[in-house]
Amino acid sequence: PGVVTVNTTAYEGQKPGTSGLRKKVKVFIQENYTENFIQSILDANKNAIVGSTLVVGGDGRYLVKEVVDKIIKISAANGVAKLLVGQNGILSTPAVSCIIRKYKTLGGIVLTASHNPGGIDNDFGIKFNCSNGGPAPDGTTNEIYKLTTAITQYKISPDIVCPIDKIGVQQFDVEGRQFTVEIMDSVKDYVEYMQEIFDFPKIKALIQGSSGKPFNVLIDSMNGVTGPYVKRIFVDELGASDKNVRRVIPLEDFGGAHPDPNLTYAAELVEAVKNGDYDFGAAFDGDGDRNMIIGRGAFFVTPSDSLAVLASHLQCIPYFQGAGVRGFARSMPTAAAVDRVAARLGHEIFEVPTGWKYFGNLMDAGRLSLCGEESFGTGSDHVREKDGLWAALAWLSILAATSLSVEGILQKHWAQFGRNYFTRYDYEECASDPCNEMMQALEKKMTEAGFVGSKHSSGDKTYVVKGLRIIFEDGSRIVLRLSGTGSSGATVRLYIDSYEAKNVLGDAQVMLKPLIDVALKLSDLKRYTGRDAPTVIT
Ligand code: VG1
Ligand code: CO
Repeated sequence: PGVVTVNTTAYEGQKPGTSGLRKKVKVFIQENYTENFIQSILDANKNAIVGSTLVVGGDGRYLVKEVVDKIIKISAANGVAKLLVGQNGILSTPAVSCIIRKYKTLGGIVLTASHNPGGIDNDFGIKFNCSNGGPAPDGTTNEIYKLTTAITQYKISPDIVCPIDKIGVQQFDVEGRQFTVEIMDSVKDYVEYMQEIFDFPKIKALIQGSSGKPFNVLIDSMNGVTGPYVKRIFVDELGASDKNVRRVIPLEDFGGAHPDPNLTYAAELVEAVKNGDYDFGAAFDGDGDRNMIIGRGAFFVTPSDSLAVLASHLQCIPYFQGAGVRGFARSMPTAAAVDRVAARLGHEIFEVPTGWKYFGNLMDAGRLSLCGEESFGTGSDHVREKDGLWAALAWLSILAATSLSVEGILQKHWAQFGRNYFTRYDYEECASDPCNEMMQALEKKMTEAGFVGSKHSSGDKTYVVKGLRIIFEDGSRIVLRLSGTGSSGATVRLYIDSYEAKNVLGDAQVMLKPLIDVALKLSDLKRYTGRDAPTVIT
């Protein structure tokens, strides 16, 4: 096949957000929109592209296959030597990270809008990951963006015909240069890696009840990419039955589901666990990097607590027995429960901005073993993405080692460390201008003289400001930020974290009500957004 140079004009707004470029499908299917962005990704890698190997895969949502085909043709024309492509374009985000690292490729292109709904009327996304397997750092995404604003041409090899439904190697001669596409088993490398990290026979014994009653799990893939991984791991390897897994066939529109594993959008799983005889429930998002963990009776583990519990039990997992445990980290809005574990165990603790890309350099420097975000992301330095299935397997490893229930583990943890009550309010798809005004007004208020030391009350609770962002004297925190992953309008996120040393068994929403009131008053959020209530509470 030959190479054609196509003239194009730049599109505005191709700026990657917290996690890649995410827009409505309708935006991506505009003429040359996707081509421009892919060419810009390749150009950002400059001379490294010629002769390189890249990984390509996505979460199975609408448009993934079409865009894989475009990536194949544009990569061929730009001198890429080899692509490793998931069968039918299917690769979970953590699997892409695993494959980049295992085969030491230049990077990978991940096609997903994560937990955002899919289908022709919903979202699509493209993200570039670097050779460490992690999302490109700001320097690279800024460079990609800059290139998109000035692009005038892209190169494509339009005559390449490369079916992606059969595993195997396909070779092409592109104007005298050899170009190889290897269609891979989407699951194999990732599953082999999980078998190295965890003690599968031990987890299998737990699930099958070799030492008494079977430990009944319910694993929900929400029609996202994790379906085939869950089937292979839980049913084929760990001996669970088909009744222990649900929604395990990836669908282009996720069956209409909003594949975000939280109490609102994974309500079906919560109901099933609440009403059934289950000891453990887990759900994952569209691209497989997020996880929600619940216990018997749908006992909910907030992600900040999940991170802290994992931190204090890493020795149950063979990977850490071998590699040792280094530091821990969390994103800034994540409740500080893990900080207390780090202090107790004498490990370093880091706080990074929101977005997984900010953990990568700490891992590469060998200072970070485990990290997480309040947004249902948990992971370790085994890859450079958060990893939903890894988190579920880590929890099962701990449950197997301790013989406690999920709730029992949390109660023990709180008794030992105290409890950071946490909640997040999301106000989705608000008008952008007033939200920006609100953030500016709040920043002004916070930086004015007299704010530190000021008192804020609701009911019988009074908080005295100690620092910005806003940290109160008792360690309680209010964080307000605008989302960087939405595909339209502005999403305001309000995070509340409040520590109690003794009163650990309360209801989070009740315990946090006064601090929420203070946050709403301080930010004047209702006036700016015109919203009386959040769209989602987690
Ligand atoms: C959200 C979360 C953030 C997460 C990001 C990507 O970003 O808050 O913690 O890293 O999504 O997750 P934002 O800017 O909307 O708050 V995923 O599962 O989309 O790759
Ligand atoms: Co995701």
